[in-house]
Amino acid sequence: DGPSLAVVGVTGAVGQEFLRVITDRDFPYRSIKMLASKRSAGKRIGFEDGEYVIEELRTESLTASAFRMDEGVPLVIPEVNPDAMAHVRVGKGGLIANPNCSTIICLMAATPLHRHAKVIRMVVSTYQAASGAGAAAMEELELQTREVLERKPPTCNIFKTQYAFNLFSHNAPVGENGYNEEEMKLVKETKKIWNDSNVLVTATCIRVPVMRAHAESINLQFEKPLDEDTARDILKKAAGVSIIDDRASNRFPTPLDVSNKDDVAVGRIRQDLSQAGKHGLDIFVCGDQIRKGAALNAIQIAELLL
Ligand code: 11C
Repeated sequence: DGPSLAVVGVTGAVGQEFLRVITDRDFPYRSIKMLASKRSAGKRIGFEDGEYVIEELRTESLTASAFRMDEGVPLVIPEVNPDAMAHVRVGKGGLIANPNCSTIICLMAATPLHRHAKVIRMVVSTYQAASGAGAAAMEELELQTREVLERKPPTCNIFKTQYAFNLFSHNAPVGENGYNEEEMKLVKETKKIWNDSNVLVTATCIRVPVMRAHAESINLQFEKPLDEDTARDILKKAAGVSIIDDRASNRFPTPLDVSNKDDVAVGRIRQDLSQAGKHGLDIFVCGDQIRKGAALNAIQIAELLL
């Protein structure tokens, strides 16, 4: 019973996580198709009680990111804007897009505060893991780490720069305005998800040598007053959010805290001193890029739909 599923890119980091999330959440399905690039077509893959032959994905444009900004295609984070998909019915056809991982992780923390005091400007700085660039990038980070420790030249197939023991500006192409595509996704997707074309968003996205969870420093300016204790209370009650915010022992969220976890973790919750007289907060967020940033969010969308 349940819908027919197709996992696109099933051999990749997110595809593999999709399969794990389907099992973890006991997601119902009638049939499941395993789709990947030509390179993997014909290979066999075991999943739950079955064995499946990977089929080649033929419709080139069939990726969630391709449709995100299309009018009429809801861009959904279930905890944030479930209403955006209210008109979509199972069996009637239609697309729902999964936002970019950095956007999901950012808005999981910023939205509960936005609902309370309305964000008018947001400055995001990211520290993004290898997983965001796929399984091959994760393997390269591991390989390079070993090579550097053994004083060998690092293999740079995926990125042009040494990645282990280094960091660099996100590898997405840089546009004419000087922002890379990852940064512009944060800008545009936030406006669409919040249905607010006036919210001011700027971002700087950085790739760091972390395996699978992204971290983000987020500076918020609000229309209405919001003190840090109220913000902490709001975030404590927010679905899908955990708080790690212990000033006395300097204990705040880390990528390892959230790896393989569903919740995003928020800490460093504090009044922004530079916005005295205005209403500003700084927070630091970590979220599993492959899980809440991709596979889990998509399965939650499907659960909502069902
Ligand atoms: C990263 N966010 O961490 C990217 C990867 O639009 O779904 C995912 C790209 C996307 O590098």
